[in-house]
Amino acid sequence: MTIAYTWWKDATIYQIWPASYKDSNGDGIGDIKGIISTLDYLKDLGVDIIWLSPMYDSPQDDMGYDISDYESVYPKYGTLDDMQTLIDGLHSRGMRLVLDLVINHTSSEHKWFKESRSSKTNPKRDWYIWKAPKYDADGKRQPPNNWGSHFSGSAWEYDETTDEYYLRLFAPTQPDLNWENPKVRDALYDSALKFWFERGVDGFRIDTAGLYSKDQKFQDVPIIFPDKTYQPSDLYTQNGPRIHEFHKEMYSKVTSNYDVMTVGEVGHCSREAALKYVSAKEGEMNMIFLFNVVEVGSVRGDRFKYNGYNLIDFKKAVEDQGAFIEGTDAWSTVFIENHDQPRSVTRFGNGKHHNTSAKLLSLLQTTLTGTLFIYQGQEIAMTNLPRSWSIDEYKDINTVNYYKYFKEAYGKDKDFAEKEKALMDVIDLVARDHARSPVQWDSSAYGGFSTAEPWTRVNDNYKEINVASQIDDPNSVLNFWRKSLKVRKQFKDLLIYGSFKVLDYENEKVFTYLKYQSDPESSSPKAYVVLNFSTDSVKFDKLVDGKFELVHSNVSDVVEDTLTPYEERKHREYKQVMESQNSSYKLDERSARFYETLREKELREELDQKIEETNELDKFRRLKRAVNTSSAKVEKPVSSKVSISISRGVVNTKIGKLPKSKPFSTSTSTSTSTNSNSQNNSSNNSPGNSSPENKPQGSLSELRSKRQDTPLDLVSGYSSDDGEEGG
Ligand code: TEU
Ligand code: CA
Repeated sequence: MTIAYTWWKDATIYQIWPASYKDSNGDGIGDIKGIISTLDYLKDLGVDIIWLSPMYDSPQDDMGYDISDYESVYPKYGTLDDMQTLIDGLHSRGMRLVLDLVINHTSSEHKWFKESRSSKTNPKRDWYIWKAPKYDADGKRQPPNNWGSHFSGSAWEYDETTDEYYLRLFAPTQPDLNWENPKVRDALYDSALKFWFERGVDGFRIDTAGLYSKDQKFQDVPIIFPDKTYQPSDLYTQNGPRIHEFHKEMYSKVTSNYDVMTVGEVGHCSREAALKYVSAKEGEMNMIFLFNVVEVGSVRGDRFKYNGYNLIDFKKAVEDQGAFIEGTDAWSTVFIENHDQPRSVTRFGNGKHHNTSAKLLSLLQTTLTGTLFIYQGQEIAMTNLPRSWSIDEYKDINTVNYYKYFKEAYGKDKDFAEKEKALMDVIDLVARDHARSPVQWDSSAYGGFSTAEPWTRVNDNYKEINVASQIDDPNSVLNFWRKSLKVRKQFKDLLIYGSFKVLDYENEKVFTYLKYQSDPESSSPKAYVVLNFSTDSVKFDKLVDGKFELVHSNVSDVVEDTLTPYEERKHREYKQVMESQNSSYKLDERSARFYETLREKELREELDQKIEETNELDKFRRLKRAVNTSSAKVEKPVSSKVSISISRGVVNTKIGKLPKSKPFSTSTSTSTSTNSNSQNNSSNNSPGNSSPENKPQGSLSELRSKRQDTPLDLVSGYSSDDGEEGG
């Protein structure tokens, strides 16, 4: 197989949040000159591209995602000239710059909106989305529908000037643009895109790339959260009816004319929906961000409704996030942090094993397929803010509003203190603020970020965790990242471009996978990655035959040519080895079975979605026929339940006999999940200040039985071909 290398596929992209990165002039706010002063540091780390979060002029209600002028720079960050210096400074180092493209909405301070709100007859009135109020039985004015804002409350804002509401899916000062109007689209192309391409910018990270096309009926959405007045609007706002038409237009009219990259923030998608955005032949975007991994454990639509997760959920999320590129012409992204997420070492690592678990996550990230994105401070394992900080230290509108609405709803309850503590535990784990504290450059005051008190408080642990203390230490997390990024490039056919297969799906402590080119059973080179996510020493169960060469590990004394069982290595809880050489591999039986049921489940989900979306029987029949065609390949496993074979056809050949019943070992005791949940077992005296959650998150046996049952149910659904809804 020949791989078509592409600069943006190969790239390691480093995200900079300008307010908190580096302050050059002592006003407590990061700036562009500060960024410029660190370009050699970034180059040396192995960064190819910088993604700069919004640096445009803005009132900063949502940290710059509320843009008042696409063509100028927020004065506290610098000037257009500074931006040019940054672009040139990057290009002269062989690096590139990607900006944030925020075109679902503008700030209410943008001149377009000021005109639009001025009167109902203003020519720009329909550049935004205006609707008349509704009145309830008591004659009280109400928003046009029940859509909720992503930042709590209604998604509609009343404007007295014309006695109408405008739509704003985020903050009150972030009115949504009306993409139905071609004049709006053309104005955006000129002002937000071409303006910067002409200055040498190399692409965009596209904010809320699935939200532009709203269902024009503006109906109420179904109630998902009965405890709330306003509901997630995704059904009528996300991946809407004209979204692909819009992306295709933007691509053909603008981005395809430049040698640039695009990565769209989409969030959640079925495989089919993802491909519409990123299949190369569709001509829309190069890649998208999906949230499977970063939102594992949270209820979709409300990150603060957090239920926890276990390693099996995590593996599934990692796989799903990249799986749509298997056998397609699409491309994916790898990331575990950004400005909307907490710090990964706190969320997925373990405070007691701060360095080792940060290295483990580095190894995970640098061995997954797709373009790799890392976030400022991730390379030194910056952590979440301390649990002891009160809500007053949190500045993000998402957190602040959530807390405000929560207090309004429950503030008078007798047990409010308890409820509040529970909420603060979750805020401490998943709020966006954790990513936004100043970068810790050294152990001097304010972590060397600024000489003045920063706009937001520096994490208490800056003396222990900072760049200066790590840069010359060969065992530091920072230098581990540098090496990992080098290894990623060295073995890029496998690590960046290769296929991915989990080998130990049901293992609750260890995450083992194979990276390979084309057929995993062929003799082409492979990489074998083993990550112990638990705090226990575990027996190393070699799931791959053949001889491997150890390439990289976070354990200094791993014996080079053998993988000794982990049980013999006490006190070395986090171990990973990554190997590459010719070999054959085996899936353990559970993984094999899991892969089968996974594909069944995917087909089932596609089917369900279609039924929901269209309610048209003929479409349903067509899909069913397609499913039944693949059932032609169906084999009868020993359990005698029908399973659909995997399209790549690699699994069934090697698994041997499946167990008669219960494909996964079952345990009736819920306590088995306690230890597996190492992420939630940390103590507070660690620099990581990890998750306060200590409870096992959902019974594992419950989880198992769910996973066993689903495919069996759906098999009966598929088996008849009479056009009846199969459930
Ligand atoms: O985020 C879009 C988005 O839907 C979220 O990830 C959002 O932060 C989350 O749902 C809140 O719980 C993008 C930007 O990444 C984010 O920083 C902006 O606030 C948002 O768009 C509005 O522009
Ligand atoms: Ca500054």
